[in-house]
Parts: sequence; C-alpha cells; structure tokens
Amino acid sequence: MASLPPAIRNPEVKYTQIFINNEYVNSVSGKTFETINPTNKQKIIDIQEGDKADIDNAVKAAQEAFKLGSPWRTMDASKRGRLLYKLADLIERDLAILGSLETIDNGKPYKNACGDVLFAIDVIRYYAGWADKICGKTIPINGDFFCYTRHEPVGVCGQIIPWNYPFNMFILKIAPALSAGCVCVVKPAEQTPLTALYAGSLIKEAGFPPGVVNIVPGYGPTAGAALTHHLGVNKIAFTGSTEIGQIIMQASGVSNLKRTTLELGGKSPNIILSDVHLDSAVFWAHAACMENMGQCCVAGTRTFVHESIYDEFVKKSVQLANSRVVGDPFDEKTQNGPQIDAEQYNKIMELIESGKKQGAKLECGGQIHGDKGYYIQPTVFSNVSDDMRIAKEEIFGPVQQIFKFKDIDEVIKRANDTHYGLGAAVFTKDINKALTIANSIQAGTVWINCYLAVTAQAPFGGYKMSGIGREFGEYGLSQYQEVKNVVVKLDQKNS
Ligand code: TXE
Repeated sequence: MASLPPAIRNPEVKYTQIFINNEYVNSVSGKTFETINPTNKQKIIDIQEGDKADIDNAVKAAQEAFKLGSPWRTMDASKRGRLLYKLADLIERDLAILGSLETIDNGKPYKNACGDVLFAIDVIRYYAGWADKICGKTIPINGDFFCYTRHEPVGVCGQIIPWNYPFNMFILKIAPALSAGCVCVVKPAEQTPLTALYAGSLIKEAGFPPGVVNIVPGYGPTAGAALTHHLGVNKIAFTGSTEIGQIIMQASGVSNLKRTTLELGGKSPNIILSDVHLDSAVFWAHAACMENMGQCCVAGTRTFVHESIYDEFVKKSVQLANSRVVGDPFDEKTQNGPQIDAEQYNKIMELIESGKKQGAKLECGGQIHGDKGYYIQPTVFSNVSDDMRIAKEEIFGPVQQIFKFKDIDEVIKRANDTHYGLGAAVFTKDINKALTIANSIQAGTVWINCYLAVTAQAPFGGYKMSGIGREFGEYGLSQYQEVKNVVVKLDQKNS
C-alpha cells in the first residue's frame, strides 16, 4: 500500500444531521442517538435519528430528482461518470479525515480504514467508467418490426448498510446506482454513521444535483423498515444478517415487489490439502478469520485441514494468533481493534463458551483483551466437529475453527453442508484438484491459493441463504437497471 497520510486522533465531527436534497437537516421527531467509540465505550457525538417521516422526506427528494426532465434525468451519461470521478478525487483528498472518522466510529485500525477508503475509490472509478457504456441491443425479431432494448435506471433505491465496512458499503451501494442513473436513499448502520454523513458533503461538493443521494441515519426497525415498506422505493439493496435479510425480502414483497438484492452472512469453508506450502496456507487461513476482527461476511471460519498436516497446521496457526497485535487502532503496529459493540461482543463470547462446552479444544485466546473497549483475543479452536454451534453459526469475531478431513469427496460434502454459500477457498499445488473443488463448492466466490481478494471488477455475492444478486463488476451494475423492450412496426424490414 502507498504511504498513508498521518491519522487525526481526534477528528472533528462536522456532520451529524440527516442529508436530504444536498442539505443537512434535523430529524422531524427531534430525536438523536449516540454513536460510540468501541475502543473505550465512550460517546463520540449525538446523531440526528431518522424515522419514517425523515424517510418520507428523503424518498420525496429522491423522486423529485428522478422526475422526467430533471437535471439528473437529462444529464449526459458521460457527465454522470465525470461526477463520480470528481467524487473519487474528493474522497482521495480527504483520505485522512475519512480514515480517522472510521477508526473512531468502528474501531478498525487506521491503516485498514484507509485501505477501505482506497478500495471505495477504486469502486467509484470503476463504475464512473461504466456510466456511458451501458447499452441495450437491437434484436432481429420475427415480423416487420424494429426492436431495441434500453437499460433504464431502476429508479429510487433504498440502500441499507452494516457497520463492518461502513464507508466501503456506502460507496459500493451508491456507485453502481449512480452510474446506472438511479437515485439513492441510504440508511447507514446505527453504530457507524460518521463516514457516510461526511460523504454527503463530498457528494454536494462534487456537483450531484439535490436529491440524487440522501442519507438517513437511524435504527433498523424504524428508519430501515420505513424504507423497505415505502411504496415510492423501487429497489432495496441490503447488506447485513440473514435474519434481517429475510425480513427485508418480506417487506419488499408485501409492499410493492421492490427489486431486492441481499448480501448476507456466511460460514465459508477454507480447504487446505496436504501438498501446500504450509506457512503460506497458515498465513492466508489466519487472515481469512482475523481480518477486520473477524467481522467479515466472507470470513473463512471453517478451516478444513488434511489430516496429514493437521497438527503442524494447528501449531503454526496458534503461533500466528498469539502474535497478532491487538490494541489501539491508531497505533501502526495494531492488527486488531475492538469488536463493534456490546451485542456483537456478547454474541462472540457466548459462542466461544459454547465451543468449549461442546468439546472443541481451545488452543489459544478465548478471553477478553484489556480492560476497556470491546476487545477479544484472537482465538483458535481445534478438534471442531461439524455439529457444534461454532461450526454452524456465523461468529463474526476473531475466532478460527480448524477441522480435520481425510479425502476430497468427504470435504466437499462437509463444506457444502451449510445453508450459507458466500465464499470458499482451496489451497493446493494441484490445479486439477483445485478446480474440482472450486467447481463443486456452492459459493459465490471461490479463491484458489488466496483469500479475501475482492475487487471492483469481479462479481461478489451469495448462493443459498448468503444472499440474492451480485455486487461489483458488470453483474453488480445490472442490478440497478430495468431492461425495456421497444418494438416499432415497420412497413417492411430488410436484413
Ligand atoms: O445486523 P443487522 P447486526 C451478521 C453477523 C452479525 C449479525 C448481526 O453475523 O453478528 O449479522 O449484526 C439494519 N429493517 N452481519 O445486528 O441487524 C440495521 O439498522 C430494515 C453480517 O448489526 O442485519 C443495519 O443498518 N433494516 C453482515 C443493517 O440492517 C434493518 C454485516 C444490518 O443490521 C432492520 C453485519 C429492519 N427490520 C452483520 N433491522 C455482512 N453480510 O457483512 C436492522 N436493520
């Protein structure tokens, strides 16, 4: 990574209000909620709390911006792209502010927060390039007709995002939508509203017309539910838990059949064959579980290791986990900060206890770290069997489960024995075995000899209960388009 700008330990929080029509406004109810720094559980600042009335106002603004003849609808597609490029430049300019705000709000190490912002910039530039390359087709249909398709923007998009990659999620939701010509109402997670709200000011500065992007911080059952039930919203894009994904899909169904894309939880298998370069496989498997404090939807939390290398693999994994630096996210050496909040922290500690009770071997960690903040030690379990809760449930914490297997058919079956299907990986020098496994695993992404290689250009999403639809790449863009078929009667057609 290129050298990063110095962090700002106490960044000024300029934006705490709801962003509608390119203006910051108070909530209709006058209510606020606190956003907390997870390193010390202290309040950072009060945020205006959006609810149904604020969602109504935001949707109205978005509908107005999307009206036929509006500045946004009549804008050249290339100009949409230029606005996105401008936004990317402004984000780059403010990297230190965004990285620092993310660090105090989320707790992730500053270098990782900046890495997330740089990735978001990649995503915007990727979709900026697409804006004037979204094309329909002319189709040679039967009869005396001329037929063409238009890829039109879906319209008003409600976008609900989680707290694990707050700025990234905000950008990866709005960038394809704006490239396709849609308008957005975004609800950031209640735990981490700061960077999305800051981004509002950059969206205005870049020159997007009022109402094109609106940002309403608030809680899920109130602001989130209002958005998913709103009859003026044409599409919902959601990232979060499978449980809430099911609720959102129901809301889309009972309201107005919103186009719905979901990116949900996972319990991704990571299969290590016997011929691997051991240190490299141990390193990737460790990162697959520990990155972002394990708060990662594709975390490779089911590490399946061939029995011939199992003991050595466990030993080296424990060494790595014990050497992982946990602490102040502004310290350059820190690899893990705290978990996001009390709810997640308690869920993780409870699952660690269940692992111990159900007979897995706790090799290291398993305890809280330090005496303030939601810190948990990097944890490794060996001798994990498939029926344990830690083998089935998404832990979303720095906890690695290492399973033993004998042969490939067996491990494929076990890897697929889950209702999730987001990510997977296989480590081997044998390309034949690698591709056999890659083609057999039910998951939206399979990595071979690497992990977490998520890019702006390639699709990402889930099989089974890990989601519906894809994000990133051309596939992600298509989720923000309606395809219209136009048929024109001709006197006579010619080939
Ligand atoms: O998620 P929620 P939580 C998983 C992970 C984690 C668990 C719970 O296993 O431990 O989910 O986390 C909004 N209508 N992931 O409770 O509740 C909410 O305000 C509309 C995986 O934080 O799903 C927030 O903005 N919206 C994941 C967003 O949904 C609602 C990332 C996510 O919150 C709503 C995060 C409702 N009824 C957690 N209820 C991933 N896939 O990366 C809540 N929300």
